Amino acid sequence: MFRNRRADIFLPMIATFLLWLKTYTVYRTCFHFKPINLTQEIILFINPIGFLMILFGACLFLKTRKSRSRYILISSFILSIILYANIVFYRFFNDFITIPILFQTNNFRELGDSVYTEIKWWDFIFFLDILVLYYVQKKQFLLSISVNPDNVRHRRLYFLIACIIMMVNLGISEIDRPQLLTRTFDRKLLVKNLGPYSYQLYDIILQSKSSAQKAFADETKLMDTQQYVQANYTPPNKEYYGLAKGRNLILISLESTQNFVINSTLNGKEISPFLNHFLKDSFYFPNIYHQTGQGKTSDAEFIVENSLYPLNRGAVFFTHSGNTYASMAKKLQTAGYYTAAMHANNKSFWNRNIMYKSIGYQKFFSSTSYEITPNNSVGWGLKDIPFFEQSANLIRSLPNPYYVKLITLTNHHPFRLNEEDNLIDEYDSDDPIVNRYFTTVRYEDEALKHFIQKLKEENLYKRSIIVLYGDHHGISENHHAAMSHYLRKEITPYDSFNLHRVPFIIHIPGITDQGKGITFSTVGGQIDIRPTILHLLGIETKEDVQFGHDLLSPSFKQYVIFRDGRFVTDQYLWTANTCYLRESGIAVDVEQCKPYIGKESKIFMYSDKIIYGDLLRFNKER
Ligand code: GP9
Ligand code: MN
Repeated sequence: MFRNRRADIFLPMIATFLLWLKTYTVYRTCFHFKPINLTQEIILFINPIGFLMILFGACLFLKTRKSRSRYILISSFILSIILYANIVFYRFFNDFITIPILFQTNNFRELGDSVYTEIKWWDFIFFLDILVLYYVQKKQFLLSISVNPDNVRHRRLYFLIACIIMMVNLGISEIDRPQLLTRTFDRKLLVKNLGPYSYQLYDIILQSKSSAQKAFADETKLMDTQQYVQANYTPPNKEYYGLAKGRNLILISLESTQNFVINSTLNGKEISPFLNHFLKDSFYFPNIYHQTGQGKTSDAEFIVENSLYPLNRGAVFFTHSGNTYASMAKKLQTAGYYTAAMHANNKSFWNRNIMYKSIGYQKFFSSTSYEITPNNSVGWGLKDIPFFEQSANLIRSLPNPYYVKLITLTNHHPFRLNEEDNLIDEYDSDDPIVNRYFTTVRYEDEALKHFIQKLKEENLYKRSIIVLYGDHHGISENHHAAMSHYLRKEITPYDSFNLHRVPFIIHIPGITDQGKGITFSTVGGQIDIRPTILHLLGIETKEDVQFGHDLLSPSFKQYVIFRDGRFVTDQYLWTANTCYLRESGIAVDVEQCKPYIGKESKIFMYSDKIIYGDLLRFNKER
């Protein structure tokens, strides 16, 4: 009798135990979570329990044994899929899935190669617990067949315990990391504190909240932001303003290109010989940090066009492609430019066909505008050399003056090349991703050399301003062992932060060439690219709602912010709760960084409000 009464709560308890065990193992082995104190260790250990007990406990309200078993098996399977999807996603992105990303089914088809390389043959072990669960309920191992009316008491006790565990979890998380849910935008911290399942639920709630925000937004919210932005306006430098006035703008997004490859060698050979030479004839900014989130290339495009911060979750190209934007493209079109984007990938990839309309490109040359064959493709698509070659022909037909944006692709994870395109030997660490990275960067560099040559041949060079930027890092933190091998030093949080620097190069024929280039040590972010370019073209941005500043302005304030609270100024670099001197990497008293800590949230709040509320639709100036 006693066995029967007690037994009804065994099924959800066993299901909870199995999934908890699996989740915790995944934390330590796949996500490499390393708690730095006992509190964090406890949080990590207990965090999946409350949610799982409640979710599985719902079966106790079902009347028959069959329906309870079915409920438990199905929900355990769904949660296992969520966990496994996050494992694969994490291997590639070093990040967790958010709901908006899940809706990007178009992308998943094309993410193929990258995702495929991250799926391992032994991954079936992530589902073995479901077999155990199936066996347990099938054999009625430890379980009862009857539903005892008295079990209401046990059910109450069961939920009481689940709620207590959840409250304790949230309580200590809040003590360890105050304002976790209201202020922290870092997904890793959320998963570490709430567990992957509650995190996913939290993400759904946020998603619905942002839909509501748009519905309730009005003009006054835009005025607030306008005031803030205009109070922080940085006037252009007279010396540089209009330096490239009326010229054609050729903007190039360099896939996964980090700044550390510039002026560096591998086995005595330069990794980017062309760029090394080119930047002597350009304005070159080696201290520009990428500020992209889950939208990666598309986030970089978003920042450069709008000088707004991309979102902390999802790709804004997907989540807010219907918004009104005051993009650089629109601004240039108003100034008489023809605007176009060139990318030899499927037009719907990253929702570009939709988002590009909102950004305002008059023409999008996607895969259908290119001749793509198995011979001229590798990895994600058309190789950079034929891409540039064909693009130059397309550029020739554009009306002057034009703004054209080109997106390279070959230097994309997992960094594959055809044998004949290997211009330097691979690196020889244990990490094939890092080993290949150098070779694809070298290939991209060669492609750029050909492109500039072609522009010269086609007489497209002299009347242009050519701007290059790295879109984001290609080598994530997961590959730091090999990076540390290459750099011959241990990678500290300071180094890791600095590896997020991407090259930013402005080449103005007749002005910066013949050795008249300048290297600016200014510390900035991708957010600053829009105002810098527009001012060089002699286009005012005083009335614009933008969050970046002209890097060439004498009053430019060097302060770059990130979603997880990190920041860098000309003097300091704040990461992993440590204040470093930016140039030397020496850790100093936290007090020195204090004046800046937490200041970023207000800026992100203003920028996010623009996106969530679609506030630029109220802008009469646009
Ligand atoms: C492909 C390009 C690459 O179209 O956007 O995307 P990424 O994975 O770097 O965001
Ligand atoms: Mn990219």
